[in-house]
Amino acid sequence: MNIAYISVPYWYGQGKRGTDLGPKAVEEAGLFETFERYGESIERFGEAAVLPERAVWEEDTSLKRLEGVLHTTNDLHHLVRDAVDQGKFPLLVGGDHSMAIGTIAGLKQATPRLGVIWFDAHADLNTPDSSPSGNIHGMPLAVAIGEGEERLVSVGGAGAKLLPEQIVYIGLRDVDPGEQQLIEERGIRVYGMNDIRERGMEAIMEEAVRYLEEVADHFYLSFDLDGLDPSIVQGIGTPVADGISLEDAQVVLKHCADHARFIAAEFVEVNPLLEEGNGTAIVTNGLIDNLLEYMQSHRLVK
Ligand SMILES: [Mn+2]
Repeated sequence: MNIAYISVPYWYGQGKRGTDLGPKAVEEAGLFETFERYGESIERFGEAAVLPERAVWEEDTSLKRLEGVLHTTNDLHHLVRDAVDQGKFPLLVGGDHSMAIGTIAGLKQATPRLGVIWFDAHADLNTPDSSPSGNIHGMPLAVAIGEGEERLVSVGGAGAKLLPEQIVYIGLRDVDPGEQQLIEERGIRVYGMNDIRERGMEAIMEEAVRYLEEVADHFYLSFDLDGLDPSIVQGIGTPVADGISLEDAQVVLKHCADHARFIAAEFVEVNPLLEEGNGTAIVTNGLIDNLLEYMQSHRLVK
């Protein structure tokens, strides 16, 4: 399988400038050298379009910088769909997590029954009504199940892109009340930190992937760096203590890479402006290296 690298240099889904520099930071941490190690089957497929800042300034505080998010996620959904249509595996680096609205819309057009492993400290399941901040990076999964702002739900075509049961959370530990209500009402599968401690990540990922086989024809990994413990990554906008270890994150990658139905991965929320040095991007590049190694050993990479 060929890998299509897609960068999404934007920050409009949350309030801290710097996630727009995420892809560049990961590239400077050695991403292209990593790609070279896995051969010429990895190409720079494209970069999502981003509006200039002056075009996204607005007064609406329940949906901040909506036009900017719509512009980038619409463009990204075309890129992702084109990559999958060409038989490629999209590997995305962001950018804040609102970009997943575009990723999911693009993948959905390529495969109707899509599932997702959402590696994150947060549920990202807010609507404009429930969101404490109005930041759209807290909303992509609500949008994916058809809730909230209609123009976001309609990126890549009208209607929900995922059923609630096609979502699996890994590492959840900071959930807003409205999100908790949706999780319970819709029966969304959650593996929190207690589950990970009690059962171990191997057992959880085995179960998660087996579960996704029942509810989806394909699945992808959405990896928010803030799912990791904040002692590992400092360049993230919304750190939450008591997170996932690097070793357990590698177990997640291994179980995804192992699977024939695994069709894309994205790494989001790298913000080099929030730390001295480039540590979070270096960790991200290392995780991508791990993922490619596991995929290659399962002959998913040529
Ligand atoms: Mn997130």
